[in-house]
Amino acid sequence: MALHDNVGVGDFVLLNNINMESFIDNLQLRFKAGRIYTYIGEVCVSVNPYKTMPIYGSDKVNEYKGREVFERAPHIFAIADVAYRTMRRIGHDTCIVISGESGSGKTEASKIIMRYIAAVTNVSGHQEVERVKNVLIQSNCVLEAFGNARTSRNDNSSRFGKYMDIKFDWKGDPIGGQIENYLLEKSRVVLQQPNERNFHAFYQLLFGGSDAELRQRNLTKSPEAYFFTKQGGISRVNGINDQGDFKTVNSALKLLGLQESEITTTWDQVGAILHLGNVALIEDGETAKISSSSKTSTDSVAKLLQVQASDLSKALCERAIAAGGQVVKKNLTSDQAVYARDALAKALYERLFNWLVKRINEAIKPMEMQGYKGTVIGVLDIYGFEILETNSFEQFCINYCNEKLQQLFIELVLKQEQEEYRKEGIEWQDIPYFNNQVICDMIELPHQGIIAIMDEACLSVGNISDTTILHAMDRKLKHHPHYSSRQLSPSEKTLTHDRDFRIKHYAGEVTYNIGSFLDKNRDTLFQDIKRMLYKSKNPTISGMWQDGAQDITKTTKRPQTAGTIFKNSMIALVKTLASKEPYYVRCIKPNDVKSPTLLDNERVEHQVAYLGLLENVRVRRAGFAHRTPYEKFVQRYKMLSSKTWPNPARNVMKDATSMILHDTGLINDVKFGTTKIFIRSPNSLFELERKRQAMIPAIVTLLQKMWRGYK
Ligand code: AD9
Ligand code: MG
Repeated sequence: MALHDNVGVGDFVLLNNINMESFIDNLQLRFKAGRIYTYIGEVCVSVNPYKTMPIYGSDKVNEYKGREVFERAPHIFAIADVAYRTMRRIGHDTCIVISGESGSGKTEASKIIMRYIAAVTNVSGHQEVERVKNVLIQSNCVLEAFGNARTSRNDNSSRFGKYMDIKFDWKGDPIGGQIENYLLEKSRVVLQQPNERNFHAFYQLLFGGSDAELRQRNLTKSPEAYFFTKQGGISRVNGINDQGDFKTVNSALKLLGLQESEITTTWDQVGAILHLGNVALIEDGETAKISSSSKTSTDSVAKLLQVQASDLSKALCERAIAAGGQVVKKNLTSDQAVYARDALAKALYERLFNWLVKRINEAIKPMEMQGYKGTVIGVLDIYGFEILETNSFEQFCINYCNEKLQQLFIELVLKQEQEEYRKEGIEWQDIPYFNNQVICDMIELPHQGIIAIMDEACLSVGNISDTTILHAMDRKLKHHPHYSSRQLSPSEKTLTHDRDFRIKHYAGEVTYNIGSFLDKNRDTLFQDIKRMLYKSKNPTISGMWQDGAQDITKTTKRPQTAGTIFKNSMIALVKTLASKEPYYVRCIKPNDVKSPTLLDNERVEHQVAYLGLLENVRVRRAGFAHRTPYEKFVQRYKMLSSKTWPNPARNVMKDATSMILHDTGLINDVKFGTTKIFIRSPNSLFELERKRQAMIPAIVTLLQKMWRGYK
């Protein structure tokens, strides 16, 4: 049988004892045997194999295509298939939520799912559908080039969140899609921690660009020559071929429909950012100026962005301020000028990234279908929970995002499941679990949450700093069980820095450094910089900076802070996901050394615990492996009883269900709810399926006979 293949159990529900030890033993057994997928009902637990697995070929696609989840050995293809089949069968949107910590395999999983969907659709070879599928798949390498980077936890870490809707027509073929991206970690453009790299795109250009391409941009092949690519002390990463990737990305950009000039502009901006990092700003009396040794770099930036070098130097060293309808010039200090330079680099990169996403969306804009709305499968692949050496505003957002996804899982898998039993009148003993709503509230509640506290500080006037935020948080959250700071308990040894605070997340304790929270949350970009880029002679760049056209003497509404924008986008995301029929892939990272043979018990135990997987198994097992409305049950299994075949005598589906279960001897393994039949063990379901399969040839023969009789 599919779920017993001599290497542990394929569904944790089938374990004899549900405890951490047997859970890990099972994972260990399966991991050693190359079985990286295991179910908890229809939730797929996936362990990163850290090696190429021969399990994604067309033979495997055929094995899973159109099959029920329990018919074959556990595989992520089965989850993709059930999400696809359910969408078609019930005509309702579905989504696949992939979660797990950094490096656990989410992005790989999302690509495997996309490739599977591409492989099982468009059997008639429709040309436009083929194009859409191609763009959907090729868009990955572009997004990864510009949005992923090597971190201390993952060589190809997603530094942005991605939710992709794939839209299907009535035949079930993909006809387009839409990508939503969330908060790119743009601080990486100017700052990398030891052993980390900037975004892949920078190295792709430097290692992959031809001599002519580099010469045109006045670049050398060496990342060590640029401040923005040398800080981490690592340029090449084992297993990453920047040179080859540069070619792949360029072909993909073409496929997306970018003009040659737009592709050139894309890399010109990457080059400009590299040069910008080498522009040194020095103190000249009270004011800043560009050091004379940086003239070549400054000229290169101006040339690549097609702006005046004098405008660039003004944008870096001065600030235009509107006062009483007049524009006055204010000189910046060298610190402020360095800040302006970094803000420019980050903003250029962020807009470039958003522009690329926009272009991808244009290329996959779904075709109009007269009178038919279409259905959607959403695939969510977001940055995983992470604890770095130093954690800042970005880690705070990333980890908050993971709290929200965990909350959704709790709501839909642990809470609603138990509520359904109650609603259907099934006797039920509640299974306790940790509900992280309390942490979500601590971060997002209006007026009291961390984001609101940060905003309040950012919006107030006067001499405020990062520590103002820290003090405000300390005041408001001092009694919160999930918050602590060194200010509150100076003796705390693990918090070494006075500017640190700590959040006890569902997945572990993270110490954040408050430094630059204020700036990162405000995320202001001065008008001088916007205006300079709007005036660029390059129409693509100018087009990305339309807001630079604005007159600075006109007062505008204060833009929302980065924290609030992120919070709102997370709330909207959760709402979108909750409106769809969800499927889950829970990814586990087996070890911290990228080994394909080691499953580190302690590391894995921790993940199993915080993902709530044991509780998931308990709810599933103490409950029922399968439930289905009476009508559907009868429709599928009515051939298993002479009393219900070809149609039940009376139209009472609950009675008909009971007859089928009596005649198949499975009546003792079920409970009758108000509208659904609940089947306890997956084995009973296999039994029903086996019997049904066995009956099919007889039914076909019978139908053929009847058909001949008619003729
Ligand atoms: V992060 O939160 O974006 O930092 P992910 O996305 O969870 O993280 P990712 O998918 O990037 O992790 O996986 C990390 C690495 O593990 C990949 O680059 C692969 O080298 C490796 N991996 C993950 N899944 C598979 C797989 N199914 N087969 C082979 C895999 N290798
Ligand atoms: Mg990823």
